[in-house]
This record gives sequence, C-alpha cells and structure tokens, in this order.
Amino acid sequence: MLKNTNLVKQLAVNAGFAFCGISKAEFLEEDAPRLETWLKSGFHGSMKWMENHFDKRLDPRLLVPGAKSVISLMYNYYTPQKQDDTAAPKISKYAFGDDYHAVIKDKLFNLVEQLSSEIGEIDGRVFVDSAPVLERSWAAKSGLGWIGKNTMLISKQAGSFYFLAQIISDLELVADQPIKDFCGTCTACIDACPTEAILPNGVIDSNRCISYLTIEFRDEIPQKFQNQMDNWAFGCDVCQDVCPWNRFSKPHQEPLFGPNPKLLALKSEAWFDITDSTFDQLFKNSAVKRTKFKGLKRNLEFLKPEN
Ligand code: B12
Ligand code: SF4
Ligand code: SF4
Repeated sequence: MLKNTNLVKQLAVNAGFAFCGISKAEFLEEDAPRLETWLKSGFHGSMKWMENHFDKRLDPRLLVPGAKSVISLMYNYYTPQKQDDTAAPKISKYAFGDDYHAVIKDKLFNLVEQLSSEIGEIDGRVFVDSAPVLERSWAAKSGLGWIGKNTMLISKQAGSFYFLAQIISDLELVADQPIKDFCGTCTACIDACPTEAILPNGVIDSNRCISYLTIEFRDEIPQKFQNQMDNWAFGCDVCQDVCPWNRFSKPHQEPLFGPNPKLLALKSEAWFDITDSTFDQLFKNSAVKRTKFKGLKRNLEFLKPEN
C-alpha cells in the first residue's frame, strides 16, 4: 500500500501537480450538515445543479462504485502579470489562458494511464470541477491545506491560487491527515469583499458573490450591485489577493495558462466596444467562453461608467 501511495505522489509531481494528498473514500460526515444548511439557505442562488446528487456529493462510493481512495491534487495558476490598463474591466487571473478544465483533465487521464501501466489496470475516474464532488473538502481532508474564511482551500506553503482536481479510484492507499486552520484572527477577506458575500462564519452567499454574478448568474445583475462590482467583468480575485497566505505565491509554469497578450493589452474603451469576433480572438480556448459573448457583454454594460 505504501509503495503505491509513494508512486501516486511521485507521478502526480511528474505530471505537474504541486501537491497531492490522499483520503479514504468514505462518507463526508462533517460536510453533510454544512452542505444541507448552505442549500437550504439558498446560498447557491440559481445554481440549481448544486441541489442534484446530494448523496453522491457526500459519498464518492456512490459516484464511483468500488471506490477505495480519493486522490486530491493542486495545480498552480498564479501569475503576477496584470492587465496593462489599470482602469480596464478586470478578468480573474484563473481565466487568462486556456480553460483549466481541459488542460487539467488531460493531465489526469495521463496520470491514470501511467498508474495503470505501473501498477496494473486500475479503475480511476477523474474530476475537475465537473461533477458532484466536494473538492475543497477532499483536499482539506487529505491535508493539502485548510478551508479559509473565504472558503478557499489554502496551502500553508503555497496559498490558494490553485485549481483542485480528484482521482477517485479502487486503489487502496495510505490516507494523509488534515491540518489545522491557520486563519487565526485575520478577517482580511471578509473586510475586503466588495459585495459582502462572505458571511462572518466563513460561508459564501453566492447571490452576492461577484464571481457568481459575472459567471453563473444568467439574468440581469441586480441594480443594488451598481458601483459595487470593483470593475470585475469575469470572476473576482479580491478575497484571494488580500489573503496574507498568498503573499508568497509563485508563478505557474504552465504554458497553456500563459495570458493571451491581446487580453492584457486591451484598453478600457476597447472592452466596452468589444464585438463578437474580438471576443473569439481574446477567449479562443478560455474559461470565459462559459459566459458566451452575451454574458460578458452584459457584465461590461453593467460596469459602464454612465450606467
Ligand atoms: C459552486 C462553486 C462556486 C460558487 C460557490 C462558491 C462556494 N464557496 O461554494 C461560486 C460561483 C460563487 C464560485 C466562485 C469561485 N470559485 Co468556485 N466552485 C464551485 C464548485 C463547483 C462547487 C463548490 C461547492 O460545492 N460549494 C458548496 C459549498 C457548501 O461547499 P464548499 O464551499 O466547497 O464548502 C465545503 C467546505 O468548505 C467544507 N468546509 C467548510 N468549512 C470547513 C472547515 C473544515 C475544517 C473542513 C474540513 C471543511 C469545511 O464544508 C462545505 C460543505 O461541505 C467547486 C468545484 C467542486 N466541484 O467542488 C468550485 C471551486 C470551489 N471554485 C474554485 C474557484 C477557483 C473559484 C473562484 C476563485 C473563481 C474566481 N476567481 O472567480 C471563486 C471564489 C469564490 C469563493 N470565495 O468561494 C476552485 C477553488 C480552488 C481552491 N483553492 O479552493 C474550485 C474547487 C474549482 C476547482 N476545481 O479548482 N465557485
Ligand atoms: S470572489 Fe469576490 S465577491 Fe466573491 S466572495 Fe471573494 S471577494 Fe467576495
Ligand atoms: S484573508 Fe485571512 S481570514 Fe481570509 S482566508 Fe486568508 S487568512 Fe483566512
């Protein structure tokens, strides 16, 4: 078991994942009431899909029959690069380059293939933001970090500008232990959130979160958020930018996440004049495509100074 565990961790590092932690595939007992309360409070807003597969979301053995372990992985996306025009509508740095779903999924498939060739055929399903898996809870359970008041999974060594991914498999592996919470008395994220979306108990009300409003929410953005959006056109990095644990973030080494130079160079006025074809050039393989041209345009209209 230890030999396979070490092999998994070594291959994960070789594949470019910064950290890898292991948990036993079991029912997430402590998360069940948290998730239930979050949903009952309506904090998922219009993301009705969050109500689906409640039991599977809490027990990986229902999602992947025969599952024995959950392998949690972290992939760095931090970049110090910023958009040139400081007055331009902002795009979250996770969406500067190619869509992480595709980039990371390829790496996960390769990793499972390599594991199979080293260990023998394994049944391993890969997940990155695409299925009913409580990714942060698994990452915390496997000791990769703690869940901060901003609800991000934070690594003590490396901060929170990391995507999470999971391999749920029938491999028996040695589980890692969770670590303690290092937020202490800090409340920087709660204080800085432009729309007061982080409740004092470290729960996000998506209905107020700029990330939700600009990416997931399909209707008109409610007028009460006028002048509160901090100029974000897609996603929001505020509760991570202010987190002291991100002070020492190191740039990622993933060429596919390299910012599109045209995106960084776009001036404020040009953003507001954006056309369908500029959108396609700027966001060819990007996660921004999730909002489609129409969604981004809605966000930009909302940010327009005279609005
Ligand atoms: C829905 C969703 C959102 C929603 C809701 C956010 C939320 N806080 O739930 C919205 C659209 C707002 C959103 C925004 C963002 N998201 Co998002 N999102 C998700 C998604 C699909 C599901 C999250 C979920 O299940 N929420 C339900 C709540 C109840 O669960 P939770 O927040 O995970 O909380 C659980 C744990 O925190 C745990 N918990 C709470 N306290 C404690 C304490 C301890 C000690 C322990 C052990 C556990 C624990 O209990 C909760 C319930 O079980 C995940 C992918 C996935 N499948 O997990 C990505 C994911 C969480 N998002 C991610 C990212 C990057 C973002 C943004 C930064 C994007 C951006 N720049 O705009 C923002 C950050 C906003 C924020 N501060 O959360 C990453 C987070 C990576 C990380 N290092 O944590 C994920 C994991 C995607 C990925 N694969 O990388 N997101
Ligand atoms: S992503 Fe932005 S709006 Fe959402 S909780 Fe963090 S700071 Fe607040
Ligand atoms: S800003 Fe402070 S309170 Fe918020 S997650 Fe980071 S350390 Fe925790």
